[in-house]
Amino acid sequence: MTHWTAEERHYITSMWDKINVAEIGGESLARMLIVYPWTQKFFSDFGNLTSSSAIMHNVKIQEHGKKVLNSFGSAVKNMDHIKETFADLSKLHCETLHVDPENFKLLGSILIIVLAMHFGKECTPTWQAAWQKLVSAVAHALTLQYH
Ligand code: HNI
Repeated sequence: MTHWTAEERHYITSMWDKINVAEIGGESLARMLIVYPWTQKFFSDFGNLTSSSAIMHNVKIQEHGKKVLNSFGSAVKNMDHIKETFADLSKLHCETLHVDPENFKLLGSILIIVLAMHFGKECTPTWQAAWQKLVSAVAHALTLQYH
């Protein structure tokens, strides 16, 4: 189990409460598809992904990004049980979706960049350390049911 200091918990939960999940989730998923184009193959039935502007404005991508970030939020609410929280999703991404788990880390680092763009100077190095630890814990939890 990941150990969290009171300061880390503070940096994570206080920012989570200010996040617009639809906006940040949609932008993060869209940017992942643009920055790491091989991730597009998992979303071939999501409509137009032919340019970065098409991806940024793709409604299905925006909606899915919101869904993903909402599920990410369950890590914020269950910081002491992240592995258990993502067990079913890990199974789904392994057995049904066949997503290479390296991609979880990529989405996590994109999320941090998007948050940094939105929250600017609030994103101090200690903030970044806490969030990096969270995205790594989620990425790791999502790999645990892989076989
Ligand atoms: Ni992911 C579906 C959560 C990373 C590809 N994904 C989901 C669902 C959730 C989810 C929730 C919806 C499940 C359901 O319908 O029951 N995904 C997460 C989380 C992360 C993540 C929390 C990491 C932080 N997923 C990724 C990555 C990829 C990915 C990195 C590919 C590169 N996910 C998918 C695909 C689906 C999916 C594909 C199915 C989409 C659909 O509806 O067809």
